[in-house]
Amino acid sequence: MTELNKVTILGLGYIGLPTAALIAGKKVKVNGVDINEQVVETINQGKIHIIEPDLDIAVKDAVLSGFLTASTKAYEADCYLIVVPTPFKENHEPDISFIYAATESIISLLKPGDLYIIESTSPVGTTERIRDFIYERRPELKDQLFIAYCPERVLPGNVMFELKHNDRVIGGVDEKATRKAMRFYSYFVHGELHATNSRTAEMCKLTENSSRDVQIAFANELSIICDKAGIDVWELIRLANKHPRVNILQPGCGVGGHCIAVDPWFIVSDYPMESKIIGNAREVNNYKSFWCAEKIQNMKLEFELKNGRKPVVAFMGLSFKANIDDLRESPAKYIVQRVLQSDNNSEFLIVEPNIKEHALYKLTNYQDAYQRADIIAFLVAHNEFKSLPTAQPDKIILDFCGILNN
Ligand code: SAJ
Repeated sequence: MTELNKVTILGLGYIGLPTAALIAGKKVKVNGVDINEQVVETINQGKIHIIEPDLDIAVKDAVLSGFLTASTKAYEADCYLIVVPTPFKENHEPDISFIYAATESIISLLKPGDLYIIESTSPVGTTERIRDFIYERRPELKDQLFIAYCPERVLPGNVMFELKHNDRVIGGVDEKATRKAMRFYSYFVHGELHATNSRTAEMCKLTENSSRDVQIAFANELSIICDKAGIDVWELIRLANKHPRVNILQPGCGVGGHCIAVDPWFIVSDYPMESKIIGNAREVNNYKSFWCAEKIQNMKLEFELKNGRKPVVAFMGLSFKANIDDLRESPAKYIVQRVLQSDNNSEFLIVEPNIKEHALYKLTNYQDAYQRADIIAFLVAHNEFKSLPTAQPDKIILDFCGILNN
């Protein structure tokens, strides 16, 4: 790489760290910056603080080769990548304070010709606002920086592959910034690079995740209707999807994680009157978790009335989706909490094969839980559960994730 010798990446989380390792792997000097000292120390030892396949080897190699160094303070570079979280506040308004803080931390380092890229999910107009913020502080740099937005779109669990192979949408605040950012990504991305402006690129990220949220909401709404109508929703969706132009997603116990359950609010918050479907989809997907908890509670009561004793209830899965160990914003965790809060006398067995222990819950092996429970609530479709016997006349099975039907 000739024109880019040094890259500073602000934020060493699920996206920042893999990106840092990938770029350092191309023999470019990368300074990874994080506010958490422990994270910095771990990375400088060639180790990782998050679980992601193949990331450990990539980070180890990058640190040992000397191309990746982590620090709490940013160093001067030719390109700055902002990869910090953008959560939402209580009223669902996006909180972009981390983007401002990260920018503030490098503002005195900026020099003419530098590339500044935001990758964090951001409300429309953020990149332009940050451009104005930078030029207010450094008026002598006006129009001499290349400022762009390029959202990440990798799937947790497959980050190392998707970082390289997914297409990227790249939008500068002007055409020269777009072109320079395109050149930067072409050094390590094999997917196609699509040029646009920063507002469209910001909206594109929000659109991708909102589109998935709306589609899942449709499936979740169908599952509630079918429950009332006495129809097997899994069979229904399978049959409807035989139509050449229908492709319904799968219902579940709600939508979790830190992206799909968050990003649609960034549109709703800025365009509340216009984003009716997007806002309703969020409500439907949140309601689905509440509905699952109610189902379990009602089933417990029915069992007690019929058998004169409290049932043993097994919760199968805690993570936010199948076959991962990530429990953040997990609807399954919400359901467990809600049912447990309503009853401290029953025996509950909590299962999560992807983690060894949990700070609050004692975990039970999935086979033991299945054997011992009277009511089994499948919350997450982990592969392990697929080997369990399907027809058990003495057990009540609540299959919220279609594990027995797919
Ligand atoms: N889910 C369903 N039914 C489905 C598919 C998913 O209920 O048919 C649920 C999952 O169980 C989970 C939630 O939706 O609770 C989200 O899971 P996911 O696999 O759809 O997505 P994430 O959050 O792991 O990653 C998404 C991806 N976005 C899209 O697919 C449009 C990923 O590409 C993004 O990079 C990521 O968000 C992000 O960081 O924004």
